[in-house]
Amino acid sequence: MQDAVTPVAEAMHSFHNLLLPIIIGISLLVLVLLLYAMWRFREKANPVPSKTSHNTLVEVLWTVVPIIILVIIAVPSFRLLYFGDKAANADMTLKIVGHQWYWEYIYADADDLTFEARVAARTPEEAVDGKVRLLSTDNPLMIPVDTTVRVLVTSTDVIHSWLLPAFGVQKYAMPGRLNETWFRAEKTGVYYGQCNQICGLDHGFMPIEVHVVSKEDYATWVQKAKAQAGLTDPTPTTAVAAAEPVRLPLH
Ligand SMILES: [Cu+2]
Repeated sequence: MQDAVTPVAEAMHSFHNLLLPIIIGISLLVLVLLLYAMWRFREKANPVPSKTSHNTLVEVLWTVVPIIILVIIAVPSFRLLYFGDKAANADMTLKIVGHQWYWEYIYADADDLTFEARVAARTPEEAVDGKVRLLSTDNPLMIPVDTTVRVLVTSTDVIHSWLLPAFGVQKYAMPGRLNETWFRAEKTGVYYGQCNQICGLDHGFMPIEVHVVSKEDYATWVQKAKAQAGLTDPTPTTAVAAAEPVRLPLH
């Protein structure tokens, strides 16, 4: 594990190590009780069934013991929740702003390089040249691989939600609030997501397309994109073999 994710990995592993014995113990206890009850109270050995309906001691026990177990589980669970929301030692920060009906991306570590991403193929006829209908965007989000990305999500109009299943990320974009999460993509490739909070007429037409590329390709892309956005002197001395795509920027 990389240093950047150590606190999270630690929290996850210790939580897992706590839960596994508890789960195994409960499963075995239930199995044993079941088998014992089947044998002990079988019809053949009990021609006259017991009419017992209450047992205070047993009832107190089966209420109190699970409560204690749940409290024990809750403590590290809250720790994990905290890490799920807060990026520990992030390598870069990405701001995401939801709009009716497109996403805006701001690269805080690249002089606030900003662009918008809109749906690229609404109809089957538009889904050509590798474009995926209702998932591809005109300006894909570019992310370097093996990089812990702090994500800050907000909105300018209504509530949206930035959902990227492959990264395990779903964060509400709320007007007037800044929600934080993080991800770390470990494989290069193209990933798709969607707004998953009903946000109005074109809710189904504000997809998310993420290209995870090597760190070198990302650096090249950032340089080129910044030049196009007028954030740097647009006179690169070397011909850059760009990580595709550089369909940029809109403002
Ligand atoms: Cu939306």
